[in-house]
Amino acid sequence: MAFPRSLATTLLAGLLATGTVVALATPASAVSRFDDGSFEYPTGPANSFRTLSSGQTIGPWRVTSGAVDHIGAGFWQAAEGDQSVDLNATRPGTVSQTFTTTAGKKYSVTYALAANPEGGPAVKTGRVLVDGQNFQDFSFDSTGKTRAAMGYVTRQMTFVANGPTTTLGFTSTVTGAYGPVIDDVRVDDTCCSCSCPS
Ligand SMILES: [Ca+2]
Repeated sequence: MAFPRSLATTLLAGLLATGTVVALATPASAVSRFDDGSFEYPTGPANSFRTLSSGQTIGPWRVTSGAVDHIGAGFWQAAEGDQSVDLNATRPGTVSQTFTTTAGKKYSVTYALAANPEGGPAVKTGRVLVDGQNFQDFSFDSTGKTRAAMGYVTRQMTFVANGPTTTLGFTSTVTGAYGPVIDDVRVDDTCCSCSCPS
């Protein structure tokens, strides 16, 4: 069907106006798209780290249980950029980020995994959480690894969003001060708009 030019223009103007109203109605505090999966913000202390406890934030991430260490540039090798996160401070912790999603859509999550090589146990374990549910167990053996050669591996999983926001979390399941190390988290919302292997 071809609309008269004037009607099409009116409809377009109406749609644009509606979009403008929606945009203005969005509160400034609304959650945004997934961001900084590389833990590069804020810049932490070089050749050192900051310990963050439950309730504290690392850029768009929040520590949601226990405590973690935000590793600054030069302390050990990062998988991407300069900084990373040890999911154990002196005890296991969890970092989470809540971001906008489309309900029913499938998302791919990839992340770089290693572990603090400075102490045992050798095998550090943890889980990826989606809205608090366990979606993937992970483990990393730091035997033979060093701060200069962390031995990062890439892990991948998918989830289907339940609603307009999703909370992605990484949690340690090992006790002590030497935990799994996470960096370069990526959330891809374009991979699976049609059929996609689970
Ligand atoms: Ca990084």
